[in-house]
Amino acid sequence: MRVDVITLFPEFVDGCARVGVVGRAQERGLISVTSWNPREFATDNYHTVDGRPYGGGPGMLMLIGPLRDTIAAAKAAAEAPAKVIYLSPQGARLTQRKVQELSVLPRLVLLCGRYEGVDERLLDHEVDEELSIGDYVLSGGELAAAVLIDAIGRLQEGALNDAQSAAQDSFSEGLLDCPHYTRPEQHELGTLPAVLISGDHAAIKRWRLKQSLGRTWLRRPDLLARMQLDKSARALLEEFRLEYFAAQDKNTG
Ligand code: 4FV
Repeated sequence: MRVDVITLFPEFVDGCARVGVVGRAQERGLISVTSWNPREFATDNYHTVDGRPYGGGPGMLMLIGPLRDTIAAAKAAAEAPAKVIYLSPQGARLTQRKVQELSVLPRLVLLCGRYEGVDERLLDHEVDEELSIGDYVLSGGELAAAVLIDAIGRLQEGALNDAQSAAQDSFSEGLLDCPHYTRPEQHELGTLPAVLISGDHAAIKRWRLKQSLGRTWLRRPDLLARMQLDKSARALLEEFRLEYFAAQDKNTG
């Protein structure tokens, strides 16, 4: 997959994409991340990329011209058609399902806003989709672009050593992840759930699903409400809830 990022801070995005799983995925040729600075496409002597908002109000907006020319240059840098995504609080919330959908595309062009945002006409004519990483305001879209690149990068075939792990992701089934433990087996902070060292893989799988269902019920009931649980999952959740309430009663005496 090829990702082109339109940003006034290419060093920031390139830095994020050079390390960890995404950095290794780039080395393996599974994904490429290329940044383009609109300031280099500004036509005036001051390389101006922003302007005052019509109708008044605080702050500045990114101009159409430099952005349009930068997007055109990025698109022309490779054959395959690219989906242009603008990261902004006005976008649809980014989910693992959307990440999975985007991760199979040949190309993405990510537009990072700065200042108060971008002239709406540029968004109307050049942007295919608007995505938000959350209901809060950042000083720029770069962090959101880095989040998207990381989430998509790790899903590239061969990016994760143990292919299994992407399949066991939180949200890949719509549920929160179960608790995980590693050495030492004994520790002053506590012992392990015995099932995990039982060697009984069916029981371990059952325990992990039960914990994922229980945690999702406790922490993100909104996710559970969106899911169709089959009969065995409903029974597992009911088992968790009964144990949970029993523990509650015991603790509250
Ligand atoms: C944002 C978000 C975000 C808004 C104005 C950049 C900033 C500034 N992007 N999810 N939340 N963007 O806050 O994606 O231009």
